[in-house]
Amino acid sequence: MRTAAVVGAILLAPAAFAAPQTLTTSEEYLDYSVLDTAPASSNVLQADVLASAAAINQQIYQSINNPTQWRKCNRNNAIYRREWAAFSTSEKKDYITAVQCMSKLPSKTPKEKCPGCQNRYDDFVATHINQTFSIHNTGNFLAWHRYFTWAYEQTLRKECNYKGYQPYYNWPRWARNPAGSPALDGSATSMGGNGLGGDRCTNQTFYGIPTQAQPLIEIPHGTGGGCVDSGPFKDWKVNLGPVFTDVTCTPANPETNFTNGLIGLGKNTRCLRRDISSWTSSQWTNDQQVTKLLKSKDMKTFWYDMQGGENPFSNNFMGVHTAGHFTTGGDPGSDFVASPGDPWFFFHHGQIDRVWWTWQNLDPKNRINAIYGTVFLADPTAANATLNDSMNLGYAYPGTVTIKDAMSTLAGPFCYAYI
Ligand SMILES: [Cu+2]
Repeated sequence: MRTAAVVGAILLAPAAFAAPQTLTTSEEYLDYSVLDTAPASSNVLQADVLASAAAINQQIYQSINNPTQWRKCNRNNAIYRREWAAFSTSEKKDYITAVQCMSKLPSKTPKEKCPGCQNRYDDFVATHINQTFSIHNTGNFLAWHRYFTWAYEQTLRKECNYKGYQPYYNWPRWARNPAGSPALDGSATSMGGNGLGGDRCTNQTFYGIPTQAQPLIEIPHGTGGGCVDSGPFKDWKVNLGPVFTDVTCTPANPETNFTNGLIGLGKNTRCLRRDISSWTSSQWTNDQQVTKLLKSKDMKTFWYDMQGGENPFSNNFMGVHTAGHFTTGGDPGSDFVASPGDPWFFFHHGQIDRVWWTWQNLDPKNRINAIYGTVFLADPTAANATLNDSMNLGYAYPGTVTIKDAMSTLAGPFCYAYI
């Protein structure tokens, strides 16, 4: 009961969001199993209650087990990433301005490495396309995407004078009506709205998961499908891809060669398309689904639940990762290789990182370095990823980190947590 009261107090008073002034020296963590019963009348999401418990446990773990690091990065100087809906109007406008700034800065990728890269934003898309097969495997997907999202946040701050931090989109809060969320409602303080309805691909009645040719799940098209025509990103240009899309009317990329490393990196400038799908979000990103994911007993279970099951997408199960992408769908949102071309990507992956962070820190002693899987996409015979493997972001961001560096958000290059 005491635990529930502590978490309740934190939810009610965000200013008090922190571990006690003097952290205990006994290694006593919040037992999240006692948090099972949410008040029936409450609109507090169970997944958010678990995230609050994780925040406290992370600080207890870090202060006791990593005291040297805790002196450098602790509850007084860590930054807290917040949900877009919690941003003020001016904070939202600052973020939007910074993203648009990035799309106007020159690309740092040499032309011969990315003929289609038109701007600094494209450097991030190109890196994601370029490394696709080694970053979407079971072993380092989460660590790499944590590093990628952080580097994007750093670039907004360093190169576009952004003073805030990367927002996330809290799927379950908007699962029934994503188009009504402040992130996607098409207002001046959104990341753009739905695509136009009249302009969807002809003859395409559904989007096939995992592929259009052999669908296990058929997502019916929503009311959009065409170019985004509302909000600050209505003139956004998508320059790279497609590589792996289920939107049949997307024009082909001029670079199609798998072996020269340029696939998808030719210039293919087009509008940003979306087809917002409450059909998808309401089934697979609701509070029940996210809570089930957060209660996974080990890393293997967590991984497969996030990605649609051990036989992905069979049993009519999409998993939060694909479901988050298909909440907006469209082009390049539905193309898992080129999807960072829609700035929505970083909202969705902020939340992917947040649920991983939550799962890790519900039981930090056993999970902070939990790793599972291999280093190559869909290849179970490839070597297992190890904590010592290094990761880089190509021309998007300088330097390298190891997977170990990316396991804790209060260590390695990072110093952040989530509210
Ligand atoms: Cu990715």
